[in-house]
Amino acid sequence: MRDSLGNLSLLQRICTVVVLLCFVHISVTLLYYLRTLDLRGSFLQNQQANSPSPNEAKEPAGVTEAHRLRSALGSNVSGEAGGGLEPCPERSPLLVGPLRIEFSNPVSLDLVRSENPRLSSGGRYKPTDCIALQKVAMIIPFRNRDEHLKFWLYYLHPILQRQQLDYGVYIINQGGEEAFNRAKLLNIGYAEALKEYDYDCFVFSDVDLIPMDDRNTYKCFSQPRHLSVSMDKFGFKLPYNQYFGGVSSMSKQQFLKINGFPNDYWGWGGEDDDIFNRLSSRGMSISRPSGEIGKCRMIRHDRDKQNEPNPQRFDRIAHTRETMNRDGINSLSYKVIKVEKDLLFTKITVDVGKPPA
Ligand code: UDH
Ligand code: NGS
Repeated sequence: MRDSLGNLSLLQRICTVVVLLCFVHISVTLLYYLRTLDLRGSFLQNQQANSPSPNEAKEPAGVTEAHRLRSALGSNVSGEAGGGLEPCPERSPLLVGPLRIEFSNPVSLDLVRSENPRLSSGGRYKPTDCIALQKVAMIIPFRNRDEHLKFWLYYLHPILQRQQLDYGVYIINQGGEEAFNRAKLLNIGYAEALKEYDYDCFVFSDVDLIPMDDRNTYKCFSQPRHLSVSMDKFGFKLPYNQYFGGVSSMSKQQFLKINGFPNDYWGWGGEDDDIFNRLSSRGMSISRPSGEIGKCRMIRHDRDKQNEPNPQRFDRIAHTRETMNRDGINSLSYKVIKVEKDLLFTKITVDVGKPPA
């Protein structure tokens, strides 16, 4: 009897130990299981944070292009000292679309100054409520076109501000009386603007061309951009497919890839075709706005003195590929005569030399 009682308590103790062991085993298993659930949750959260949102995946091609360009430009807007500001949106909410452009009533610089109170000296502007996506230098080749310049400033400053650009306006004024050299002035504008600010995009604009729609953004794209695609003087059409004259834009990288522009086109014509040849010889294509958005007006004028058609232009554009490596931004030489800072622009008067005898 005592034996059977002893066996029973031994059995009870063994059972208790087994139950305890089972409990410990279940607890450890449960803890382990809960921990893996936790890890899986945070892994999923990380995955979601790193992959594009459904909205981003559905963005139009232009936005993807803008992102690509921004990484190509190397500009890190979110990393800049922006006082906690967000980058500006890809499409400015301030744009209004088609504009009425006319040149019948002259405008004064005082009027333009009073209508653009947010500019700072040198024709500089940047948005105050967001960080501009591009830093753009507007380069204008110039000599003796003050009336045209007033219209350009009158129309363009408000447009560029609505486009939310961080920009500056550079008038590159050819001093002296020698034949005009548009492309060399544009090279000088590139070099001089970069001495002042870390621009990543360059818009090259004739002084007599005004866009008729503010959706034609004066900025850079993943390919060099032709902006004046639909001019009134050509019946709002391109005069020919390779036409790259009037207004164009290039990132610093695109400009350097073609060694800038030629310096030896003196007088009218051909330099824009040479630039087109440079771009296509480096495998780049031309980006353009639609004919509707790219509409622009030209201020009518007579031929300027010392800007007669250049008789050498046809021969020169036939040899762009051979000449472009030695003639360009790498061979640019000039002298700065005067720098004037106005609220509306920086005017740099330069000695560009003269055509070889
Ligand atoms: N430019 C000047 N001053 C000059 C020459 C040219 O500022 O003396 C600049 C200006 O920015 C101009 C650009 O260079 O917009 C292009 O020159 P352009 O206007 O002479 O070229 P475009 O092809 O005219 O527009 C050529 C002469 C047209 C004669 C028309 C006669 N009805
Ligand atoms: C081409 C010129 C270009 C010029 C374009 C438009 O013939 O430089 O006409 O000129 N090319 C040559 O002469 C080789 S325009 O009608 O605006 O005066 O830009």
